[in-house]
Amino acid sequence: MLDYATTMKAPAYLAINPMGKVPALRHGDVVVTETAAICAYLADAFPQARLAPPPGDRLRGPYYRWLFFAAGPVEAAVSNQALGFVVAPERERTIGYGRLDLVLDALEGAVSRARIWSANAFSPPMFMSARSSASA
Ligand SMILES: N[C@@H](CCC(=O)N[C@@H](CS)C(=O)NCC(=O)O)C(=O)O
Repeated sequence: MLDYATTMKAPAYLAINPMGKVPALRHGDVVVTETAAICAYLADAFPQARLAPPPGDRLRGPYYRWLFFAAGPVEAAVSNQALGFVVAPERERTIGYGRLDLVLDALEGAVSRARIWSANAFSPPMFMSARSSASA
């Protein structure tokens, strides 16, 4: 069990994740950090759970797309919003996510059009996006 402020920055945990952040997954002798990587790893490690389209499936494209979208633009936009960092309109082209409202619109469109590929109807990209946008 980790304590948010102390043991998360202690050597034992930093040996697992040098960033001192959660989540981190240890599965046998494999350590995976970063939420997107953990989701992708679990989907691959447990294919019977049908968390992702199988390798070779065309839906692998949108699967990767939204997994990376959650890890990149969504996390950056939501973090900046939480910190009150406002991107000047003339600088929006220089920042990967552009504007938070555009990120959220893209996400909303994707969720509303999403094809359900998982029996659980709870795919990793949608899980990650829901987690991040909940704090927007
Ligand atoms: N890019 C990382 C972000 C992880 C992250 O932001 N973790 C936060 C909680 S959501 C954390 O551990 N904060 C505590 C700290 O830095 O001490 C991921 O996708 O997993």
